[in-house]
Amino acid sequence: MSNGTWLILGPGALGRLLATQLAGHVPLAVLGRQPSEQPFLLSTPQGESRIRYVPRIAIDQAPERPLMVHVTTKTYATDAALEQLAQRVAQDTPIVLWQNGFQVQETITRRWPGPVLCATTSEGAYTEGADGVVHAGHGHTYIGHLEGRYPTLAECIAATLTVADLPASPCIDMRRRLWHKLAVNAAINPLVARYRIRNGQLRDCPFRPMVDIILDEVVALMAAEGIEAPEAGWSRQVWNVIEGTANNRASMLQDVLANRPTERDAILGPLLDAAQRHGIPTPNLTELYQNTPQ
Ligand code: KPL
Repeated sequence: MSNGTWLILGPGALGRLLATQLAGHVPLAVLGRQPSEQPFLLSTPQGESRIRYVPRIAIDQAPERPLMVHVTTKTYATDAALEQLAQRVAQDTPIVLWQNGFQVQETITRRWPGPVLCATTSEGAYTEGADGVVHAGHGHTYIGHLEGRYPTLAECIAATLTVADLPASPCIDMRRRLWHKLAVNAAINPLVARYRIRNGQLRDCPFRPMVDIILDEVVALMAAEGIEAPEAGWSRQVWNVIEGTANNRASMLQDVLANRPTERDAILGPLLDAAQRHGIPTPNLTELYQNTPQ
């Protein structure tokens, strides 16, 4: 495995989506617990099947100087994954954090010696079997440093993703973008996980009003935190993502179905903390938190 490789840490839905889209564009390897000789199988949003050969390696095969590392593990697994990575790769390697919510981004940005960028995406993808990924809906990706540093690196990664058919933009206001994504995830993920439905079913009765009620509380919290609304407005933003990923099984539903821990704390935790800080009652978010598996 050569130095200069783009390393993708975590072979879940997002890791596989990145790998299958970036294959052929940049030198690439996917780092997981088990190495594998098997290619990835991509199902496109148009329903076509593609085979993508990407080296799937274990930590001891990782290059010491990858060009960058895309960390696509779940929030709760990220600290441990980075600790392992740090024992192998040079610590001035740039990393990109793709986690939902707003829990690990701040601490890792402070702790990792190299550049740390964050990414948020509304691409919809879920795993199928040991090697498959279904790209269930197109979205948009934003990449940037929490304090707006390393703009050229963010630009370069966004440009490469865009060429690989994952439209992306560099972002100098990543904190705001992370809150925007968190709001979208709060309105979608716990509900679809609880009712075991695809994102698009939220458009139907009785789910539609549930989304709107959650969103009302989220919007009040965002205003209190001074987070500017997305260009389209909060409601349009959420419904656009639901529309764009209608066929997707959200990550939290995938976790529940696979009996894995969920990202409940990373997504709803920061909102409930904000509610407490500002003394804003959020009965629906609280109920959502209590009824979402950890
Ligand atoms: O981020 C997602 C997720 O599943 O976690 C969305 C954009 C809601 C797509 O399902």
